[in-house]
Amino acid sequence: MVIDNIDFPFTYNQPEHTTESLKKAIVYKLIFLIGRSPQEASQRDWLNATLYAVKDLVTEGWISTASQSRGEETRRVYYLSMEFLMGRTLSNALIAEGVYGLAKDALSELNVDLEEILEKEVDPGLGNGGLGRLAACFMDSIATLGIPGMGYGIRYEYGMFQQHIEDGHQVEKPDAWLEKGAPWEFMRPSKRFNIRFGGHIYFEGKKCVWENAEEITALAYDQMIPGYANNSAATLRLWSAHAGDRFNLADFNKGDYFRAIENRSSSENVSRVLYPDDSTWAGRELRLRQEYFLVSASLQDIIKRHKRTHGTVANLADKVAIHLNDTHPALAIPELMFILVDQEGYAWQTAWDMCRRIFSYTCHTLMSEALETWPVEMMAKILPRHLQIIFEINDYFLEYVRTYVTTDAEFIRRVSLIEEGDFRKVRMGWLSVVGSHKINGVAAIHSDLMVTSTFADFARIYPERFTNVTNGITPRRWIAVANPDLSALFDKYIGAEWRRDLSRLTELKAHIQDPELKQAIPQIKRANKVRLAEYVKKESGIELDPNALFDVQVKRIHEYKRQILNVLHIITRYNEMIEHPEKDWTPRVFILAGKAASAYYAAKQTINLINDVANVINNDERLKGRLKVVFIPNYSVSLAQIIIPAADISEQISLAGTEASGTSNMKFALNGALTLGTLDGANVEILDNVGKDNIFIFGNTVEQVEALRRNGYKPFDIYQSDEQLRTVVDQITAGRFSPKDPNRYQDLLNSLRYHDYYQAFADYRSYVEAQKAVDEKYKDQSAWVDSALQNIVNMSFFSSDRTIAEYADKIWKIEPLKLDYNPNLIG
Ligand code: B1H
Repeated sequence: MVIDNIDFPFTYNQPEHTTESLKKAIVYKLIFLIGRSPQEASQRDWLNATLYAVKDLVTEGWISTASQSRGEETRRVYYLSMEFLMGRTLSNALIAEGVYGLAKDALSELNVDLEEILEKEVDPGLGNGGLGRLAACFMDSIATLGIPGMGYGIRYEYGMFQQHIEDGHQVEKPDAWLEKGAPWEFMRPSKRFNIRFGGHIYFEGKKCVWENAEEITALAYDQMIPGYANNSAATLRLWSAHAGDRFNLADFNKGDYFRAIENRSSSENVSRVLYPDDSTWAGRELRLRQEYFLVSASLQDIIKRHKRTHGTVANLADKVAIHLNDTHPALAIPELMFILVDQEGYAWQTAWDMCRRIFSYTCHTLMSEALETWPVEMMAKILPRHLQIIFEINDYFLEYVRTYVTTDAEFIRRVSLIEEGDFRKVRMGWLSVVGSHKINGVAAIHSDLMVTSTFADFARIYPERFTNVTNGITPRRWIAVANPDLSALFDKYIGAEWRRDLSRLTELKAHIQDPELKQAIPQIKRANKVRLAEYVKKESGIELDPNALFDVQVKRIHEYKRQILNVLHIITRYNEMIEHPEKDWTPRVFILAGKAASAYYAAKQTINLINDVANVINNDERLKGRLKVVFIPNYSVSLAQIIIPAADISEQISLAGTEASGTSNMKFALNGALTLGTLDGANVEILDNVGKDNIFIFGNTVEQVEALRRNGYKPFDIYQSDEQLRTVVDQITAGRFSPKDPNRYQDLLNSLRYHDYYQAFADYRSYVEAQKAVDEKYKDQSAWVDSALQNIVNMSFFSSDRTIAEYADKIWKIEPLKLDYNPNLIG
């Protein structure tokens, strides 16, 4: 690559990229960047040296894409998210740059094993679960498709906690991920913005003055997200809080140097830690500060960049799309109004029109406990001007509703951005809808429910704003990185193009009866099961039989996801096996993993129960090893990459109407697992794509769930009438699995028997029957492999490239850049 007449050494289109050149590059980094000789280098030193060498390759493409998109003055999208769960960088980057094989050879000549050092890389947990991982898959697709735009998030000093299991309980340990260094990021000392909190406001005529605010500095750290084989990369900019150059002058003047320094560290709390709440909401002041911190830093940066390119903000809405990943960054709406009205001097209406053209919003959940509402009092204290702007938005909005929709007072009360009552609250979901031109759900069924439940009133006011964009996953990480053997098989039959165009998978259909292909599928699965079994053996000492059926449920622990239903079935099966040891039982391994929010008692009890049950079952010799239960601690992206390719059954058993989409369901099916699931989230679309003979669907539909709720659901009746269920519940009650603490699960069981809000008992029988059908099918290995193949070849729709293309086309109105895709890099 030549920039400004300087020829740079490593160029993607220079065919001479060889083992030798890469080896040199790695050793060079080791010596001059890390300061170690090859003789004394540790595994981590080699990892970092390799990371730095590959970073150079990515950087070249990154620099050239950046100049291309600047040069064209293209419209850009900014993806605002409180979470980005990126996973490890190195193997993905090696694949994107087409040098995985070369790096492996280069390192092996240096007596270093690439796979071994890959495992040493930290996996930054800057997200909770599906929402954060979705943002990561989206960044990968944005980079690969060449969508002009970038992601904005927070560089939490502590990510998602590390989960340890002690005596069956979850114990949380801090995740100090930065302590091992962060070689992949670029610190941007010059990209810093002041963020203000608190203080008070007054008006000078029409102009609002915000004074005496506490100020902190947001400092940028950039990460490159390599596009696949396109010599290009996207940017993820994460903000870190610093006390900046501002010391408390009063303290200084008093000569209290130490007090002044102490205050600095409390300002920096804003980016200290990720809130570990998935699909729930904690109305804590620090979280509100975090949300505003992200929004204010990102918007200042966006406006500054825009002005530099265009010299004005007048055309902002033509050139900028801002996407809100759930309501967490919804303060961006009043923040943009604040910038346009208070700072740029635009009239309210002009500014508001721009806002609405700029923002779009994705709703990720209908669960009422996840809907954000901030106490008016808290917002008044931290963001006085923004609260005022929200009140004004509300006045205009309610006026519009009264004029064009209805004067019905009850309706007006429901749609008001302010929830009235003893403690008034700002409704962030409502604010996001009013301030966006498009609002999307994340799977067809979820988007339908969104307009009939949570946002029904708004769908009446703004029917044209609501739409669906079904989630997707990146085939680079979830096949190319996680399942190299399956990737090689695809390459052999259909070439390597599927990595950037998953619709190519349909070409596999022509080979579906090929005996070699049919033989390879179970061989690959078995090898992946062996890999997982080795991991489990090493981590927890439990032996797993790779010939057994691996039945997997990995996701956050939540009542609506119903891990408890899984446990009820496991005990049912255990009882039957003990009663009928002579039967031809299909050997099974139940694998569960996932974190519980640290304050979520029922979820923590569930983890405890899983471990108690595992302990009894795994030590019962009467089973002859035909049943095992493992809870794998500390679920993460890197663990998912080992677990998912090893699954035969993918458990997606949430109560219908509760899981907005789910994305692990897609990862499992693409890796050849059969889904055992309810008609919920994206399971419904997986069924449509793979066909009913290749998936196990059970349980009540959304309509049936609602009917039960309406007509008075009585779980106790089911408990009484279903003998197997009653036995299981009574066993847990009697302390069969917790003999030292027999009352341990009283709360859990009472809640099930008398409330069972997520209707686990209602779906129990149907689930147990479905599990029997799974056993039967697994006995016919040929039929099973056919179904696994049908899952794989029919998953094209679930590529996040398709998802992002839809967002770009329908919502952001953005054209991809024309990048020179390099076919030589593929594979
Ligand atoms: C999803 C969340 C979420 N929905 C609050 N909502 C959070 C809510 O920290 N918080 O306060 C964090 C996360 N996460 C998930 O989004 C859905 O449950 C999944 O069904 C969906 O697949 C995923 C991506 O759309």
